[in-house]
Amino acid sequence: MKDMEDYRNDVEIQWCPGCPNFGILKAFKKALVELNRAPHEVCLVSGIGQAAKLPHYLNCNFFNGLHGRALPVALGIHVANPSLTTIVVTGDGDCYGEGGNHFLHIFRRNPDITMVVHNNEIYALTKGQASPTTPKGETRTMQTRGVELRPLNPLTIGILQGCGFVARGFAGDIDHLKYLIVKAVAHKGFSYVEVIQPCITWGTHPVSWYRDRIYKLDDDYDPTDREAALTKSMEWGETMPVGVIYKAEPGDLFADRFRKTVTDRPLYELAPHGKEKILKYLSEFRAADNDLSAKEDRLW
Ligand SMILES: Cc1ncc(C[n+]2csc(CCOP(=O)(O)OP(=O)(O)O)c2C)c(N)n1
Ligand code: SF4
Ligand SMILES: [Mg+2]
Repeated sequence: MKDMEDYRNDVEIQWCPGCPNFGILKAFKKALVELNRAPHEVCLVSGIGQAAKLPHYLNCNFFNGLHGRALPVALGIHVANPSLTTIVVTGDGDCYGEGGNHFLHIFRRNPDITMVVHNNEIYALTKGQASPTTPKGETRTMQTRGVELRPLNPLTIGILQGCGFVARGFAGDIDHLKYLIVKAVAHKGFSYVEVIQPCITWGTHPVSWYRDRIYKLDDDYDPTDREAALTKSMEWGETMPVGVIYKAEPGDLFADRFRKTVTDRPLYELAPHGKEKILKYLSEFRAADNDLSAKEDRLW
C-alpha cells in the first residue's frame, strides 16, 4: 500500500503562503495513494505557470515543458509508454490561451490521459493579467478598464468535442477533489477536471466568495444526460456546480488506433537502448551548457 510520504519530496514550494494550490497538491497525493500508484508508475506533465509548478512538488516522474505545450508532450509520453498514468497539470492561461489549439484537438484524439486545469481566471505567475476565463468587465493588472471580451466556457467545449469525462472541483474541498481525480484517472479515455482555484494575491474575490456560490451536484443529477450536462456546464456566476458534470462511454482510444496503424508495440520497446542514449545525450548537453556558462562568465 502507498501512503502520502511516498509522494513527498524536499523541493521548496514557491507558491504564496495560503494559496489554494496547496489544497490541489494535497488532493493529488491523496488520489495517487487511493489509486495505489507507485511514484515510478506516474508521470505528471506541465507547461509554465503557478499551476504548472505542481509536478515539482511531488516525488514522481514529471516533464515540465514550454508554455501551453503540455498536452502534445503528454501524448508522446503516453504513446511511448501507455502503462504510465499520465496526468497533465495546467492553468487557465497555459491550457486555454497559449495551449488553446491543443486543448481543442486533444478531445478528438481521446488518449487515456487525465488533465487537471487550475482555473484562477488570471495569469497569476506573471502578476495578474486577464486570461481566457476572466469574466467580462472585471479589471486585471493590464486590463484596468475591464475585460472587453466574453470569457471562454471550456467545460462546454469539452462536452461538445466529445470528451468522455468532464468534471469541476474546488481547491477548497480537498476530499471531493481527490474523489474527482480518482474517478478521472480510472476513466478509460481522456478525462478533464477543472478546479476552481482562487488566487489570493491577484484575484478579484476571496476564497469565501467562491465557497458561498459553489454547490455539489446531488445524487439525482445524471451525468450521462448530455443535454443536461451542457446546460450544467454553462452555469457560472451566482451558482457554480462541482462534481462529475458529464460521463460517457470511453470510445476508441488514441493508443489503440496508433497500435493498429503505426506499430503494435509501445515505442519504448522499439528502442531498448533508449535509456542509455538519453543519459548520454543529457551528459553531453550538460557539458556543453557548462561550457557555455563558463564562456558567458568570462564575457560578463
Ligand atoms: C511563450 C510564452 N509566453 C508567455 C510566457 C509568460 N507566462 C509565463 S506563465 C504565464 C501565465 C500562466 O497562467 P496560467 O496558466 O493561468 O497559470 P497560473 O500562473 O495562473 O497558475 C505567462 C503568460 C511564457 N513563459 N512563455
Ligand atoms: S500568485 Fe496566486 S496562484 Fe500564484 S501562488 Fe500566489 S496565490 Fe497562488
Ligand atoms: Mg491561471
